Amino acid sequence: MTGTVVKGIGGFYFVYDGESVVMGKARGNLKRNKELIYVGDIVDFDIDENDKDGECVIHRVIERKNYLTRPPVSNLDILVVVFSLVRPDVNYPVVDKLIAGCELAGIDPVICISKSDLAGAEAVAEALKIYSPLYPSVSVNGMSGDGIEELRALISGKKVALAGPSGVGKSTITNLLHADEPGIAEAEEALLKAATGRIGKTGRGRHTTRHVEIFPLSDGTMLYDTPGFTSLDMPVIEPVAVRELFPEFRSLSSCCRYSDCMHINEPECAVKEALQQGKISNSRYESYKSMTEEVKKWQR
Ligand SMILES: Nc1nc2c(ncn2[C@@H]2O[C@H](COP(=O)(O)OP(=O)(O)OP(=O)(O)O)[C@@H](O)[C@H]2O)c(=O)[nH]1
Ligand SMILES: [Mg+2]
Ligand SMILES: [Zn+2]
Repeated sequence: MTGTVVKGIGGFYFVYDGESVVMGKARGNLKRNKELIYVGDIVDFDIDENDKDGECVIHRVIERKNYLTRPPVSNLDILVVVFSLVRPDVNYPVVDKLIAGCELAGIDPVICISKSDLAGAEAVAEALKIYSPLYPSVSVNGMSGDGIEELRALISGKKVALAGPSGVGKSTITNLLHADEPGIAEAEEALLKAATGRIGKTGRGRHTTRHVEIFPLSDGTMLYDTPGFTSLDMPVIEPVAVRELFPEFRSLSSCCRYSDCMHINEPECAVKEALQQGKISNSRYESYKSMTEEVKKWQR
């Protein structure tokens, strides 16, 4: 049978076949080869109700058209980059790294500014001004639900992960998007209880998301809620490759004096001219410079 891995905890996987969720383990040789299974993977599995390790055995990964390691997810069409401006304060280098990771993996970013009730309309408008020329962008208020339908329209029918720093409201948005859905949460809960002896205790807050989890919605959307983070490492790429991850640079590069221009110290650089004219945002350019510096460590 074929299904989607919707959750993985302590070596157990939850597989959704379009109707129900079953829990089980990966076949021995998958584990021996240290082949990781990602939430989002489409897998080949068999039902085995007599197995001591659950109700199914996963034989192999059938499809993984793309994946990210942080958050660890696969087969995404869209990554919603969620961040608040306050509580927690926005960290633009982290936001831009997450976006760059999407560009690298071939996943479409959607920008979602959360907690719009806390930041004030002006600050939200300013943040939107940075991103809306580059990517579909929305602001949402998780308390009132404002912006949720606008977000839904951008992701409907797609495989979509919500990702971003801890506490920005990803799970709140997940709940709003799948409110009133029959969902699979109850089935999963029951399965989880069956295996809880193996799940460790945590000292973390009750609401902190600790595992990636996919919620299938009735319009066909597969919504992945993911754990937050505070920092992100750059992937192992060449410094020159960072340029390609900034869409606002792409059309300008051909206008730089040097065809291999890094847009940092070179004279007659079209990117730096655009920066001076305010056509490229300062924070995006600063992120670009720090990301270029960061990947240089891979060269040592
Ligand atoms: N004022 C305000 N609070 C919000 C909003 N959205 C979420 N919160 C609150 O912010 C806190 C964190 O929300 P979560 O949805 O758990 O955040 P998260 O991004 O899932 O956090 P992690 O799972 O730790 O990554 C909760 O107390 C929410 O009630 C919002 O739009 N406005
Ligand atoms: Mg959460
Ligand atoms: Zn240049």
